[in-house]
Amino acid sequence: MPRTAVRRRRLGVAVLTALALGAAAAAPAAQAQDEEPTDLITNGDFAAGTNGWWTTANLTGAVADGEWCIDVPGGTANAWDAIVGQDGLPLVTGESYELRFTARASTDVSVRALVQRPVDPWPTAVEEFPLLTSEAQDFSYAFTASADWSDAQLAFQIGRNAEPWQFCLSEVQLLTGAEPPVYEPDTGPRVRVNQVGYLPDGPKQATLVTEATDPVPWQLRNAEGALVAEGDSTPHGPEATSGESVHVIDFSGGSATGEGFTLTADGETSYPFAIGGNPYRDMAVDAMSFFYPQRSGIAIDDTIAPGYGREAGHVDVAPNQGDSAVPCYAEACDYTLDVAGGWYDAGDHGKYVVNGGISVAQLMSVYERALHAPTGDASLLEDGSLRIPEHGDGVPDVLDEARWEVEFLLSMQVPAGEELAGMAHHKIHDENWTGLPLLPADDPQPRYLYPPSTAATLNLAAAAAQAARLFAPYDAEFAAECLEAAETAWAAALAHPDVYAPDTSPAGGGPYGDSNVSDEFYWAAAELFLTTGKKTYEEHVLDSKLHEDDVFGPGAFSWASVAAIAKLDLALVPNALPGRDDVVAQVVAGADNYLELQAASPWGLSYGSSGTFDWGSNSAVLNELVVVATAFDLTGEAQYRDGVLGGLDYLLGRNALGNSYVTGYGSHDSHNMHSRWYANQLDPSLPNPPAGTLAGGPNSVTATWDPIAQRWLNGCAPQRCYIDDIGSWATNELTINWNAPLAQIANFAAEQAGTVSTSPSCKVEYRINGQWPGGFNAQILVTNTGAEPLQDLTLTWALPTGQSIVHSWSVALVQDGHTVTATELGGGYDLKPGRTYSFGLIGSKDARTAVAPASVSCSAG
Ligand code: 9MR
Repeated sequence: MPRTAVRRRRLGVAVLTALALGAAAAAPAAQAQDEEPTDLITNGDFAAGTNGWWTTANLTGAVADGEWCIDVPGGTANAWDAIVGQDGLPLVTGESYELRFTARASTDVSVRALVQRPVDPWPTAVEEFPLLTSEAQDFSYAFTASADWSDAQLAFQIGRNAEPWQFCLSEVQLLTGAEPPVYEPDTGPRVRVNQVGYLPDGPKQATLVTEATDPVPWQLRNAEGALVAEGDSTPHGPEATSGESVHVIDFSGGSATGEGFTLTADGETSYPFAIGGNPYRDMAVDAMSFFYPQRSGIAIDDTIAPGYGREAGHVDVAPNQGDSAVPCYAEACDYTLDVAGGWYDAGDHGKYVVNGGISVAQLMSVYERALHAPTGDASLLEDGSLRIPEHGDGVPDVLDEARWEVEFLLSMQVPAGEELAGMAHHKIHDENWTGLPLLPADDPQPRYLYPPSTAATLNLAAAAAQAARLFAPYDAEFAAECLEAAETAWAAALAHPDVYAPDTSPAGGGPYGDSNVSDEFYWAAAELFLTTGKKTYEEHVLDSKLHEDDVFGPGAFSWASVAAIAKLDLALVPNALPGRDDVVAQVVAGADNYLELQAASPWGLSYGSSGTFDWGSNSAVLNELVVVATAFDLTGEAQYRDGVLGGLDYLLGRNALGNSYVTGYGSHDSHNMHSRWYANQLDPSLPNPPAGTLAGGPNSVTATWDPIAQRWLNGCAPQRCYIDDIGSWATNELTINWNAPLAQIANFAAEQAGTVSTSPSCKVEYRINGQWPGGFNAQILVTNTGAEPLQDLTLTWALPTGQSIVHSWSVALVQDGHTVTATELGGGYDLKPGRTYSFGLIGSKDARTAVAPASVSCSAG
């Protein structure tokens, strides 16, 4: 931990020190570093009993030998339900202070120690969570005040324990003239690599942090220490996002594979990494299995998610008030809704429709991509593939997981007969923010539905429309229910097109404010068109101004900005949109732009060139990679595949902090994410987040910083504005909308392992020559565009949803699910340069227009 906290183990009760004596009722203002420190605390040694201190009414205690021992009742929910404090402390902007105290407890417990202004919204100068044991320990925390406060409060918040316990405090000081805290994260070796591994035929780059201006030699060694490859680095010089001077090391050549490789340069040796294997297969499963323990309304089974079993949250079992009959906030409606289920959004207990919509859409897109992308493999997602309870139902697990959320989204719709019928409530959450830790089942707060919004309504429409087409083969009734809800939502949004969720929210949940919903209209229209083919949705897509716009800016898309998702789906999911090729071209152009930015970055990073790393920047990095991955699916060009693989390096350790942002992956990983139930940092009996959890990542947008970030990240270079501390909700939260793109990209990367990057020179044209109700015929033409004959040619493609092969000629065609494999083209003879083979097929289809598959891949023997 990058703390200045000193935790000296002591035996027995603390001894008073000279420093504690000068109680300062009237502390001096700014004080030079070389002056004697002043203690702002009154009676911190308890020589005068509890004079100067106060407690909440539920606490009693006694002072003996300079130590105040307090009996804390059990059964409270929040840390602040029991407080010991002192008021009226003067803090001066820019001055640094040291908070010191000695404490012990009758049981191992973490408490919340903070210096704050005791006025809403409770701005905090320092917030810490010391872990107390039965032995007295000394704690010391330095911080710098960022405002002048004449009335700061020191508070020890000691509530939220189920059982009664005793808290003993002594030697409390708040000293002026402290050394300002300095953030010195453990960034590990200056040779920054993807700590998980590289694919043998993928790009292999690392970044060396060094002041050297000339190239420096590097060596790649295997696990036995034998030299495998060597070369010279390419100096880049100072780099703004990291605030470091760096070189790039490219070790892409070579054929060595195995575990435990290291890269040495400039006297530093990297963390070990693998070349080969398929590290992304486990990561894909973990990233998708992340969602099960995020579920609300169901007990998490420890045999399914070992270490993560817990009681059901927000069902009708006290102290939960349950989500089965939730009223509107401020009595804004006279109905209640049963909104049990769904996923908790993040580290909080809230459930938000806009964010739920985009997250579940991205998770469903893992499956949909597998259906339509040439390297996609839906068999990897089949029933039984994830750690979830719904095994044996014949439904791909990722769809089962998605359904948990889709059903929740549908439940958030305003019932028929109400004024806003068909719209979706924006969110449901607690009346007030709860403290950490707090298991979902222990949350005692009342919860409310917050007003419907056009954005939430359209996100529901988009996600439910996508669900309708994906669930159709598995559960026609559910698919129909989803489609009906989506079309109802669409109509409601048209009727109420400007009901905006505000940027500020009542306490207890995030706002997810959004006052531009043109992108939500575009996305919902696109999904409804893809599912139904209806003219009305087609017209909305074509009429949207966004249809022509370049929407592939920094971060590509997010919960507030969803137009890019529409374009990705219009480009990849087979459909008959007029001018669809233009959408494909836009996606590819967007990806080209990201590749250009990536090539210019010595970290292989397309995101952040503007210098801003937004809240959840790691998801922005991933969403850009989703665009690049889609360009690969559409074109088959290896540069896009390499762009995705190279982009993952940043998240897995090739970055300014030498940190892997995915729990359980890499030598130095994020594992103290902000969460009320993966709160191991605060309570060792609780787990860390599950393997495959993504941290939000660097956040350089200062206005949103939390107290931990404010304390440690002042003046940070953008990439370094991150701290793996549970208190840093602005840099280190986990959320459903950040893990969903990790699931997408990990699945994509997993499919690339073992694929051959050299594609044979063949061009495929897939013509739909005719169609009639229920059927179509197609002709496929394959041309050898290279100089060598092509032997044993095999074509594969994914049949668009609703189609299947009935009959074929001049080819051997095998259909397995959506996947079609064509062999024995032209009777099995070699295809000579410049020559074309042609074969044909008759297919059946549903009511949709027959269209060609998204792409056809071609391999030769
Ligand atoms: O991800 C959200 C980010 O874009 C916003 O800037 C931020 C502040 O409004 O809120 C983030 O969302 C949080 C939500 O409001 C509550 N649950 C946790 C989310 C992630 O931090």
